[in-house]
Amino acid sequence: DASRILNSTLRSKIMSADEAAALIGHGDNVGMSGFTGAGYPKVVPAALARRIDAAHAAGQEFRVGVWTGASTAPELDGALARANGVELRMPYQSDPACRARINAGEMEYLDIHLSHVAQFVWFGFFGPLNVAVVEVSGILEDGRLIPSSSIGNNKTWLDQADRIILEVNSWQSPKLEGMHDIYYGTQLPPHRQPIPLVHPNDRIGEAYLRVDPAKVVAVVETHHPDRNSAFTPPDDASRQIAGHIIEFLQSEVKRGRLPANLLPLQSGVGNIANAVMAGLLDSPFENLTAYTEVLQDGMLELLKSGKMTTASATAFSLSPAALEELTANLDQFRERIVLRPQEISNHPELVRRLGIIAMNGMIEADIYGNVNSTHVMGSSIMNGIGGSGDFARNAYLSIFMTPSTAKDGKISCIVPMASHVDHTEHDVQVIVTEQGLADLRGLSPRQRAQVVIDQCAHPDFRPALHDYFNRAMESGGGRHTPHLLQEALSWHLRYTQTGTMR
Ligand code: 0RQ
Repeated sequence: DASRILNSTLRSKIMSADEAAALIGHGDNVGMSGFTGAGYPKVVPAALARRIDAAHAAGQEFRVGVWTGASTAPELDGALARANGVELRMPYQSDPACRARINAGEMEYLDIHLSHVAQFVWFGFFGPLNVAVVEVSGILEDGRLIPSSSIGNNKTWLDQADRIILEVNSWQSPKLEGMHDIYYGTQLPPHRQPIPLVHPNDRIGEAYLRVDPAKVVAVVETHHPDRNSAFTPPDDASRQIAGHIIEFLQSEVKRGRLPANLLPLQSGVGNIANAVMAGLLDSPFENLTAYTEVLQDGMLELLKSGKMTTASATAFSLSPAALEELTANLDQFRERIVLRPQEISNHPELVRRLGIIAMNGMIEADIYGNVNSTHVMGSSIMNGIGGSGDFARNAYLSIFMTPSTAKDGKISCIVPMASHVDHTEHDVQVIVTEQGLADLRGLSPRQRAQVVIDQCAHPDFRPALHDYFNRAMESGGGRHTPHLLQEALSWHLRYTQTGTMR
């Protein structure tokens, strides 16, 4: 759809994906658009992967650094990982091929807080950004860009990259125009000013991305769908987790610690997070708001029903059915949904000011409340920390949730000591499993252990956890956070050796 590119200078740079990919070289750091399967470039990464395959077949070195917003899709992370073309990947990923390369030690992976990425690039911590490959949904006559279904780090990539490749995707709805809010006021220390956002749906920036046309080396036209995978319908455990959280929030309202319409909600990725949103649909709460990074199906339902008034995010992550719903009703949703750069959607200053209720999934928690969001058995990456830390540390309430067991009950998600820590005991206020909810606020480590074991652990694992704690108390070691050092990770060891923690 040629009419999507109204600027004549940029029109003159239209070329094929293969021609554009030829402008990326070995050793380049490439900033790609894309966040949780939305708004990623659809054709240039695959063309780059083919180029890398050909180079490798000819015995030449060819690897690039891939920086994104968050997770992308098989056409990007999958294609480049399969070609073994990625020297270093950052930040969040969730692609099976990419994960396999990382865990095989064949790809470096920098798992950093999503709000840190843009500023670390501006600070120069990661070296130069050579190329940006950014999907947009259109180009205005004056050269400004209509963003796509995610913003992620696109502002920073466009500002910082030496060379820019734009993918103009006519599959994206033209009605996305006006939904975005790109804040151009971020400065570098020591010149930073307060970010003037005080309500979740405030608009503080511009609806378009700016680009220096002189830096644009290629414009590629595409018509490809986002990843848009379906969610599994909430299972019993997810529904129970949602139920515990809603009951807890209701009791917080009763006790005067939360307003009747709560505070802005942040909800993580995955099926449990989606189930919590679905649970809120049947809850008594009204006039909810969201200040989050990903807008999933459950949240769209809340918006549609009127239970939620407005939502702010940096990306959509919708099933095909929900996307259809959104597209059909974009005129109504445009004023109620704001998409922002991830440095703003996840900004600690704003998370603290707005008083976010943060709800994120986890792999495991230990009895003292340390949370592992990222690593299986201490060493294999699952996805990454994503934005969970941006929100958890600065939230009004930080909630972490998981089923009490994994892998058919062979793994306890409540363990004596977390095998990897993403969120320390200091950043975790509430832990929820289908068994119950542990409110850790105001509790010392020893008090927390009792509540976590009794409320959250699966009954099959409770006696062994109590036994661990009791013996740790009597071991002669410190009694502030009692541990048996020779046993603390023995549950994980047992699983790796026998296939079960039992
Ligand atoms: O693996 O599918 O191979 O069986 O982990 O677990 O229960 O389906 O839960 O989809 O909510 O994901 C922490 C990964 C949870 C996610 C995590 C295995 C389990 C399964 C998935 P299988 P579930 P979810 C904002 C916030 C970090 C980023 C974040 C995540 C798979 O929530 O990536 O919070 N969070 N971002 O079997 C071994 C355990 C396990 C385990 C679960 N204890 N040991 N395997 N699994 N517990 C969004 C962004 O930042 C973009």
